[in-house]
Amino acid sequence: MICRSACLSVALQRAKSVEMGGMMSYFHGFFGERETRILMLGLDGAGKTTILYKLQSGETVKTIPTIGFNVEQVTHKNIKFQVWDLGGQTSIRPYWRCYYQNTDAIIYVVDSADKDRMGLSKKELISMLEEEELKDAVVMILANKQDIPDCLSLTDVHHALGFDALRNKTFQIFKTSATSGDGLEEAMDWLSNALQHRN
Ligand SMILES: Nc1nc2c(ncn2[C@@H]2O[C@H](COP(=O)(O)OP(=O)(O)O)[C@@H](O)[C@H]2O)c(=O)[nH]1
Ligand SMILES: [Mg+2]
Repeated sequence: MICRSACLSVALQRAKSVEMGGMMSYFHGFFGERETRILMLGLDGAGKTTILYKLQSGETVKTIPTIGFNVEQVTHKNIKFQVWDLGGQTSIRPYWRCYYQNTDAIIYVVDSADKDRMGLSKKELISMLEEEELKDAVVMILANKQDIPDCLSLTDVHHALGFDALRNKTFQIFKTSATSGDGLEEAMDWLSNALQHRN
């Protein structure tokens, strides 16, 4: 019931236009007719919105206000990206489930320079991966903000997040800098391959 009312509020879509070159056009083409659904998640400030803007190709990024949280969305041909912030209120968690169904991949973004909240980021990742509807999703972790001096390395981020929750998953971790775009193309290449070759 909770889920239904949250999903209904999708009707309140508010759009803001952005113009940026993107990678989604090359990312398309790899897939067949079925819609590919990708969730991009992580703590606030990790760099998700920046990445979404980098990926999209002049299409509209929609911000969908629901009760308690906002979902950003880009649909490019048959690829749908949905993005929201994890962390904070547990009371809104049930609403997230509206967006879990038929998820093909999760992009989990970590701020490699936010050492204080690495534990929280790990906790959120683990909770999310326990969701039944996400159990078959391909998982890609982006250790973002690698351009910031003294940030955690790729290996350190991987250690900080732990390995247990990722056992038995199709999973890979990449280092990125969303502001410069470094590493994003390689990461999206891996993801499109992983999606093509699963099952
Ligand atoms: N130095 C640096 N800053 C970044 C990077 N990615 C995002 N940011 C900055 O971090 C802040 C939060 O980014 P945003 O995309 O809004 O994070 P979100 O809350 O996960 O959507 C913004 O000021 C971004 O410009 C990065 O790779 N390097
Ligand atoms: Mg954001």
